[in-house]
Amino acid sequence: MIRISKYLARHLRHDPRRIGLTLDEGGWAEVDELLRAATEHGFAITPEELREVVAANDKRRYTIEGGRIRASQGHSVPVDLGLPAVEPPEVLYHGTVGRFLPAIRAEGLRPMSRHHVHLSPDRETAIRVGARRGVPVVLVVAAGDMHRDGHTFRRSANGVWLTDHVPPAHLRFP
Ligand code: HQG
Repeated sequence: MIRISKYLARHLRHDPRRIGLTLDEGGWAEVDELLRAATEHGFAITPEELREVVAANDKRRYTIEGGRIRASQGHSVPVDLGLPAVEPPEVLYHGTVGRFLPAIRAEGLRPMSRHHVHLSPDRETAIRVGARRGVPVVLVVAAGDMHRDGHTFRRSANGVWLTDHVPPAHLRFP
């Protein structure tokens, strides 16, 4: 399951061209086309396996709708997910690691290789995100203040909060 999920992430977020797949501007691929392309490139996935990965995925990373599939967030290829701007909760969290703190203190949170800065709705999720890279450090984001200052927030289908940049003044460091 994890292997299939990583394969989907690679081709639905970052490198569809590697298997000759095209995503539309919303990031959608035809399920049939994805399965055919994967099989042709030596990674056979059955429709049942695909459905199971999408349904059982711990972060609900993928959405299937009307015979199409897309990643809910995390792209590096240009896509417009068409998510409406919404009012965020007063506080959001960002999980990172100590070695990034000097740069984050200086310039705030940047999207780096993704399209947006990814923020978590709770501290536990942020700890998991940070722990991917080492000992997690959780930053508290004054999302309500940012919203009142005119920053835009969107929420992905799987509950990740997205914004363009978090200035250092809106961050609380541990
Ligand atoms: C850091 C996973 C230096 C940032 C997770 C992070 C998430 C800076 C890294 C989703 C910086 C970027 C996203 C700055 C931010 N200077 N470093 N100014 N601003 N950083 O992977 O938030 O499993 O692109 O702290 O669960 O770690 O893919 O972002 O450590 O939801 O579905 O630069 O990815 O979801 O790393 O993770 P990433 P992220 P999936």
